[in-house]
Amino acid sequence: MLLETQSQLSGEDARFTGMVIRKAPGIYHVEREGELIVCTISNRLRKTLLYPIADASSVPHQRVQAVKDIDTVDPIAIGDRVAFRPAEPGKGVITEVLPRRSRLSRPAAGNKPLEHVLVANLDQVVAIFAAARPQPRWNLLDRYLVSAESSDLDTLIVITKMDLADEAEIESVVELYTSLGYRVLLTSSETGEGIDAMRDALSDKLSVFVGKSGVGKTSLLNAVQPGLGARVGAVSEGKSGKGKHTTTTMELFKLDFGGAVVDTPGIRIFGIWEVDGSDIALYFREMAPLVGRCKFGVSCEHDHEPGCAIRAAVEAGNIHPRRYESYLRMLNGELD
Ligand SMILES: Nc1nc2c(ncn2[C@@H]2O[C@H](COP(=O)(O)OP(=O)(O)OP(=O)(O)O)[C@@H](O)[C@H]2O)c(=O)[nH]1
Ligand SMILES: [Mg+2]
Ligand SMILES: [Zn+2]
Repeated sequence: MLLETQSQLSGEDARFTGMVIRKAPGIYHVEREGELIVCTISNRLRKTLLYPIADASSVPHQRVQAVKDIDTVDPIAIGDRVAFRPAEPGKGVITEVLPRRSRLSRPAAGNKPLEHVLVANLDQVVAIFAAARPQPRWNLLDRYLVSAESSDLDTLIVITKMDLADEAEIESVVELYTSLGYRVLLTSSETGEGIDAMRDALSDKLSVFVGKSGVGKTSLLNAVQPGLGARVGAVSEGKSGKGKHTTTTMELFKLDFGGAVVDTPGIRIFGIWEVDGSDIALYFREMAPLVGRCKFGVSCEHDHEPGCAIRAAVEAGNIHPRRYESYLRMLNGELD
């Protein structure tokens, strides 16, 4: 199936490919050489369900199993490269989804184990936290990092609203995550701090911004490229200083200096795929090398078991207690 469609693409059809930058139920905005084409899906694509990820390395359950599932799991994601058949001017019909290089996904809502791909072909996840307003919860950062590691995605950590920062707290956070090999950028859309570095980090890549509502994702995007016109909202007052979801749909914005950013609504947008028990530790960079070295081997959950190499490393000061706490929270299925 896939081979046949690929060979079709190598002929005349190859000229009509583009990237999905925005979508509404059943409607896809495809960008091709600066032009926007409003597309629907071909019936054939709908019927065969075409899920382009049947590679051996993929987790089981990732294939859409019935046509009706298209209602819960859209087979086309933002960032997908698609082939389309032109219809009337400015319109088209998508006939194929080209193989994906990478994907950011979450389990679909409902009781079936289906994968919902949120963004396809991305180069990096940009995990965004505000230094204050809303108050950062670093356990959530660890959850993002584990999700990204489990999908083999690179993560850039960005701390916004540095103009409101408690310097000492942020310094310790930067120290911890850079020691683990992550890149951390400190920014302020108010003062312009870190905006040039942010441009460099986004240049020529497809990035997706994730972070809670109100942390300043859209403001950062507008600071990086003034005039982009993405909507920014006020953080509602109140004791939590929680944001109110100004950005409500995902959209891909092209950057003048090369690259693109998918701005997302501030929700917990991605989950961990079937990572259970001792597997979680594999996605904590400092714990991974110790997995299998515990008295109970790979069956150790690194909780209360005797002879646990990971707990010993926490006690010896080689693993940060807060990272270990994040591990335990994930192990116990607690939400952040
Ligand atoms: N002091 C300060 N305020 C900022 C900064 N960046 C953004 N804000 C404010 O924070 C609020 C939320 O900003 P947004 O950019 O809409 O946040 P968001 O993360 O896109 O939120 P959602 O779209 O709801 O997910 C706005 O009132 C911004 O003016 C900053 O660097 N410093
Ligand atoms: Mg926003
Ligand atoms: Zn252990």
